[in-house]
Amino acid sequence: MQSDLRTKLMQALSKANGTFISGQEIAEYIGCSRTAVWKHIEDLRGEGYMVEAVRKKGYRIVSAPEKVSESEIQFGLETKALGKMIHYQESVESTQKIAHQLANEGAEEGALVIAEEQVSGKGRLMRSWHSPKFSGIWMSLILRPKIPLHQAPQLTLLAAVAVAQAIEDVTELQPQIKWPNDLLINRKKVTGILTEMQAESDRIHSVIIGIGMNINQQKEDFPEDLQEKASSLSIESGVKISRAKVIQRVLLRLEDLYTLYLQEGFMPIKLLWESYAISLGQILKASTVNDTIVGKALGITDAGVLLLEDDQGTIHSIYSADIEIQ
Ligand code: BT5
Repeated sequence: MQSDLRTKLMQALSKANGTFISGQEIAEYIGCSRTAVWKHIEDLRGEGYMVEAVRKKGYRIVSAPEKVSESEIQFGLETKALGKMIHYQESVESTQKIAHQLANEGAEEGALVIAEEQVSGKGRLMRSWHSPKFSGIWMSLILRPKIPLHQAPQLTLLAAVAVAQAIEDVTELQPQIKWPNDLLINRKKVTGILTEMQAESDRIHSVIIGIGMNINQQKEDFPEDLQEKASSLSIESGVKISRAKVIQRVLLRLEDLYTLYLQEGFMPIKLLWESYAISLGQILKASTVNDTIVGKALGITDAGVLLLEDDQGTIHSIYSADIEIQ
């Protein structure tokens, strides 16, 4: 919706202060047709506003969407460092982009970038990530681990475990992890993780962990091509979920696992990861940039690399690929 129309619509609805205002009145105020008003109201609903519509009375706002601004996240946050600095914006291109800038400018470990909406959210390999307003969690966390460069992929797996634990904390759902970065519930993707790095020779300056979680979307909120393969925590659990609470749990679980990782290395994280892994022991098809390998998933190495054994008995190390369970 054009932003001046939106402003006027919000003015009209808020002037009514919780009481009904007719479609005709709104139409006159904005300067558009009643059908257009109805369409704009539908847009508002899509963004998480609850709008009551009653014939002959008109419309009234029952509740505005919950936001995930700094104060909502920090109120009740139990972490020591993660999320102590929060950069919040309602709409961004990608939280990754902002996190990279902040990291370049020297942002401290634990700084978090969060947005209500991303207009060009990023997946891996230049793919896009659908990030509609107010219904999911789109955030990027800056870490500055003192680890060798080749161990950085372990942090993607660590983040996946933290998100899985947080989902279990807040809902009754049982998430599973598909190597390397997908969290699935009932075989549908509810979360994707994108880890990017700033490094020089073997020194890591920062690791940016981007987490995209589908929380309160309904099926029709996803583009058609995603409706069969994506889902949200709300679809799977049947209830509306507080995004702020999920964020707080993700940050807490991440902080605990990260502390454990820095003290004891990858082994305890690997065990946890394996306990959530959907694909171990199964036949997987791994599509890499150059090749397609089909084989049985034996496990992951200490570097977070997936091992596939083909039917000739050859073991392949998969560093980066798209995985299909056969
Ligand atoms: C990922 O990529 O799964 C990583 C997604 C990371 C998103 C976060 S949001 C915060 C931060 N800022 C960003 O700009 N990005 C990060 P990949 O494995 O390449 O999966 C991408 C594929 O998942 C797409 O090609 C679609 O098929 C599918 N997809 C797109 N949006 C989705 C969604 N909302 N839910 C489930 N699947 C989706």
